[in-house]
Amino acid sequence: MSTFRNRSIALIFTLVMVTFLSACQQASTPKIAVSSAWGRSSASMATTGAVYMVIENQGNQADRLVGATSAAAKTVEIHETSMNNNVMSMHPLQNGLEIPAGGKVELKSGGYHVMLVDLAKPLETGSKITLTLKFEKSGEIKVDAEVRAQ
Ligand SMILES: [Cu+2]
Repeated sequence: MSTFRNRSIALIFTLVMVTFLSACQQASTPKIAVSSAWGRSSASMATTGAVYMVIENQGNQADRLVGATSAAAKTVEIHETSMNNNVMSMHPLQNGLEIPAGGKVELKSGGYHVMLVDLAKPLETGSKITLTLKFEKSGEIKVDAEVRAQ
């Protein structure tokens, strides 16, 4: 009798664990989709360039763009543009850029952007650059950006 009872308890315990684990797996995950990526063509002497895109999070947990790399530049930073006393300046986001659950963030001229620092060569209209975006939870996502004048 006690063996039967122990088995029952073990079975119930297993069922509870399985239910719990499958609930965890479906729980909160971000789901990142990047679209409309493009880079602004630069003058022949330029050493930096900007890339814009729309980052959408179709999941139910927030994620964060924490960095990026590209063969097109030595360093890639996530920048924010701000106005101080009518002077436009930009600076790297130290803690990355949050992409809220179920929301989207547009990287655009005068706002957030991906900054290419120390370009391998100037960004020519019609060429393509590949970025590897790094997200805190979703990991690495590769994005192709077409270079345009605007
Ligand atoms: Cu910048």
